[in-house]
Amino acid sequence: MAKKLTKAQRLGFYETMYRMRRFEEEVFEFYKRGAMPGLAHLYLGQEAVATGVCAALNADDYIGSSHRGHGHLVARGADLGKMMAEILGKETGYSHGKGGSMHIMALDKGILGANGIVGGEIPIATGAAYSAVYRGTKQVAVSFFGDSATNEGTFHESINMAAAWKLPCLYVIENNLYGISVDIRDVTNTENLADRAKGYGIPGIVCDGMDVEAVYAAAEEAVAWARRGKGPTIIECKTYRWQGHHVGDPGDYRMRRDGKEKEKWMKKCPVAGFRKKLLKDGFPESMILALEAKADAEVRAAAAFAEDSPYPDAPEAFTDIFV
Ligand SMILES: Cc1ncc(C[n+]2csc(CCOP(=O)(O)OP(=O)(O)O)c2C)c(N)n1
Ligand SMILES: [Mg+2]
Repeated sequence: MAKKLTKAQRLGFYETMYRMRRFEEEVFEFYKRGAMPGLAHLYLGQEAVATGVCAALNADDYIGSSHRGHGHLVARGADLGKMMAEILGKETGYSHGKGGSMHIMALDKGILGANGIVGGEIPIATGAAYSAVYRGTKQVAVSFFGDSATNEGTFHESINMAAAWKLPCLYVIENNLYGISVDIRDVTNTENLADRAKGYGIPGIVCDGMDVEAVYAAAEEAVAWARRGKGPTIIECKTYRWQGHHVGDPGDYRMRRDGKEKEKWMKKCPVAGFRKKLLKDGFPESMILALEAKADAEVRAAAAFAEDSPYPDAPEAFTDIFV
């Protein structure tokens, strides 16, 4: 049974989601101005997932993240300036500009790295969960990945092993319906992806990924299960991405099935919806406005820091590498 959330926790959820939203909007602006090298896979629309899951974790828990990873770092309280600098390829970034958006990481926050290889983070988080058992700590690991990754071999191999060894791992499927332009409903024959949990003999939870409190409740249950030594859980969060696959993709394929699909999902906006809920529950709007102003200022400062930072010098290309 989920514990009742405190006012501070609920405000914290909103603050984190709002900060994530503003951060991604700013990344998109950099892209449109041609100030960002390469592409980025924005987390817009999926804010409730990372926020709800990470709120159920301890500071020393681990996270394996996908190519759509900015939200996971924000949820863990990563430094927005270092994140933005990394995305712009600057010396002051988390990996001195060598990782960029798709390999963004924050080891100090337990983020073992974002991955360009679909499903690559699933065995990494599984290994982190194994290391926690081996060292006798009570840490858990979370792997965030998309619907498409559930059709990768790494998904099956990792979860099968984690189930057999009762590893403390959460497998969080961010089901936004698409893997680039491929509709998951066209390539998978189960209604819920979390139904696959039955095949591994572990719990599978399906939750509304647009509702931060529902995500938190699911994560809290799975984390408690994992810390009691009971093993992994699959959590499927039904969500949607506002943009195409990346900043350069208009995402028109989403009109194929239902011309109003995007519109319908945007009505379930996790940020606006939760704001409304807080107001209805008596939180003063002035409090929410103050928190939004603070996050706006933080994101502006992060953008300025990143823009004003230098690019790395050429020798930087030869540091922190294996060969
Ligand atoms: C192993 C592998 N196969 C294919 C790709 C190309 N690719 C990049 S992202 C992506 C789709 C991922 O979709 P999903 O897992 O649902 O995550 P989402 O982008 O929706 O967050 C694909 C096929 C890749 N990067 N790695
Ligand atoms: Mg997807």
